[in-house]
Amino acid sequence: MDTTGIPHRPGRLPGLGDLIGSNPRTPLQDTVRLGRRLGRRLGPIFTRRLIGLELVFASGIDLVTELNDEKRFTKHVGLGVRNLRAVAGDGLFTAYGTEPNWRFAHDILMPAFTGEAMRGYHPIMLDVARELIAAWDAKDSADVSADMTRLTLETIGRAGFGYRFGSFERAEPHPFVTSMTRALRFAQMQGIKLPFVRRALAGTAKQNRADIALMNGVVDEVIEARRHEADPGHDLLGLMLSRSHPETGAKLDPVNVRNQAITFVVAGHETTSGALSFALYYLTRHPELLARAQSEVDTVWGDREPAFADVMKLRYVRRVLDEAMRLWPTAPGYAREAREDVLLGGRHQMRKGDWVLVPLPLLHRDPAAWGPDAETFDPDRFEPAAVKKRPAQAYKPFGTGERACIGRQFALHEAVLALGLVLQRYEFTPDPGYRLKIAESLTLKPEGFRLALRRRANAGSRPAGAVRVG
Ligand code: MNH
Repeated sequence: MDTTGIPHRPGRLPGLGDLIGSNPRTPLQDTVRLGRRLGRRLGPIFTRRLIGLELVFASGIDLVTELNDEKRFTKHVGLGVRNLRAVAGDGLFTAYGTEPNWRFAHDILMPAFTGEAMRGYHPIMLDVARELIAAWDAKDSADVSADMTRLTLETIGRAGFGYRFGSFERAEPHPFVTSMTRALRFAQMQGIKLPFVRRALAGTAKQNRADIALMNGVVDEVIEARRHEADPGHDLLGLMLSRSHPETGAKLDPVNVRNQAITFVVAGHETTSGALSFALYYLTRHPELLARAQSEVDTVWGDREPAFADVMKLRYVRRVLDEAMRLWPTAPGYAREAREDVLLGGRHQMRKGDWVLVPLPLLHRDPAAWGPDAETFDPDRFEPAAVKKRPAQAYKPFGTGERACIGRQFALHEAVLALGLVLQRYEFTPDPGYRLKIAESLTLKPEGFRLALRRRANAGSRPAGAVRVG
């Protein structure tokens, strides 16, 4: 788009752009730092030029409110998301808006994400959470991000596909996970223009082909096994294999089913895992909030295991997650593309197809929406009265419009359940020397964040016999 008049970082170098001060491992955090440091001067929209590519970031509430208007803008599949098509093809997340398979698959899969469907996932989610607890009972400290990733991977595998990765039984990740992690890094690093840097960080194309082949192989085996079962079932895989288009009677084609399966495993676990880890990070930095969350669990659940309807009764625990995803939204942004020629903010000319990035950590800290103390962790911001006072578009961790996250309820049920269970059972001692370090892949998560664990003396101490490894 025409970027004249849009501010950028001072000291832009000819030929190099804003490369100085940017690290290919932390593109989002660099943007957030820049946005925060120069916030006042740069205002709600700025650009970064990284070797030939000029990216426009809009982070102010007014501009984002415009960009979220579905009549004028839509999801842009570009940059990182487009590179992912090598892994996830025309799956829901990476599908172009113009691809008929997007709406088709969306309509087929919607019934898997209703409140009723969540009731069906609850016992599976609980089973996996019990495995986390059994693992934590056996240790006195945990690498939080690693264990939360075990939990969420196992949950999407079993609830979505009846597939067990065996995450809690393995010391090393499942081969699917190793390949997935490498393939995602490869895709992400394709954006790097300097060939030697790209090769160093991304690995080889040959390895990438092997990784994608391994992922496809695992998924195809699971699909094939299900095809031979008498009852396809009502999980994601069952719906994809059995449901047909209400008008045409067509079914999802096999390649699309495979793409969706990979999409759900990728989209469905690291985001939720990061949200849980950031929530535990902030809770253990704020003992008074931790006490409040634990007292809610004790009052509402006592020392019982929660039934489906008990989970969303943890209003405060839910707000803790909301607030953690405000400061560090684990899917940290999205891109919006103009449907027609438009004037953004009354002055920035965008032609049809031009696009802008929305860095969510900056939107979520915009003082115009969140006040002057936007940097402090305060779950009370999500009390209903406070939410009502804020602009509707101020909080977008699950994206916006018809391409927003389909798995939101799934993620929230899973996360509140798991967080409630560990709060019920453990006292946590943070390492006072730990400074939050955030690892970026497609998503954000705390790196090297460990907690010492001790069983709580009174509340939440169900007998160990009630915990079994599924
Ligand atoms: Mn999820 C899209 C965030 C959990 C499956 N998800 C999105 C988008 C955001 C997002 C943001 C929109 C991206 C864009 O506009 O380009 N998702 C999250 C977060 C969590 C999350 C923060 C957890 C916390 N997502 C999940 C889970 C699943 C899932 C769990 C599956 C069970 N998400 C998706 C899919 C899409 C998506 C599929 C693509 C939807 C579409 O375009 O139709």
